[in-house]
Amino acid sequence: MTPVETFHDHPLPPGQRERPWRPVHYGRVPRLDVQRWSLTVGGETRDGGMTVLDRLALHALPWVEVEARLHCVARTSTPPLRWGGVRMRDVVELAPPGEDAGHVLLAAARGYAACVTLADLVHPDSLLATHVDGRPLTPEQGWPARVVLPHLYGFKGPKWVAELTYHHRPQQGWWESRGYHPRARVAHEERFAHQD
Ligand SMILES: Nc1nc2c(c(=O)[nH]1)N[C@H]1C(S)=C(S)[C@@H](COP(=O)(O)O)O[C@H]1N2
Ligand SMILES: [Mo]
Repeated sequence: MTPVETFHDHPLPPGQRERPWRPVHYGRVPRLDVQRWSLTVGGETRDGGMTVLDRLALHALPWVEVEARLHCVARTSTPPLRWGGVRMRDVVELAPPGEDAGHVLLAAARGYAACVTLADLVHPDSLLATHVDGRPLTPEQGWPARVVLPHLYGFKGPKWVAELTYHHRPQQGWWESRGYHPRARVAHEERFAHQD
């Protein structure tokens, strides 16, 4: 196992205050069968095809741990959490995007979705996480897998992620269509689309 990597924003970023971690989301928690769970990668792929990655395909990738807080755009942050999983950049390499596909829609079971830039998705600290603090995620925490992008606000990381779709242009996810920021970088306090 690779050593724990330490993310560098343990001091609270601008405009955030710490709260204990209490998972929140829209709708009911889906009860998913990990044996049948898979991540589908499609849209503007390099080879024009669609790839379905099952649990075993992901297990073949290097396991990493990244310590990071979850920063909700509504100004609360969790204490630092130790996320375990595989790097999103390794997942992307298994099913790479076409040349001009710079945006990725991340969709969860039950309708939630978020759009991120490809650059943010392949950030070295970006994970497809299956574990937190040494234990498998609970259903409320996003089991079987959630996207963790420590440098972006929490809404960019779907729990129960099931689909990754490459696009030429930014797409509107759940929060983006309600006025939240298309990029959502924590360090720049990119909270609302109308800021810039
Ligand atoms: N599927 C799904 N993923 C989601 C959400 C959601 O409602 N549904 N909420 C997002 C938001 S706004 C935040 S801040 C984090 C919260 O993660 P937590 O519930 O583990 O605290 O999950 C994100 N991922
Ligand atoms: Mo949030």
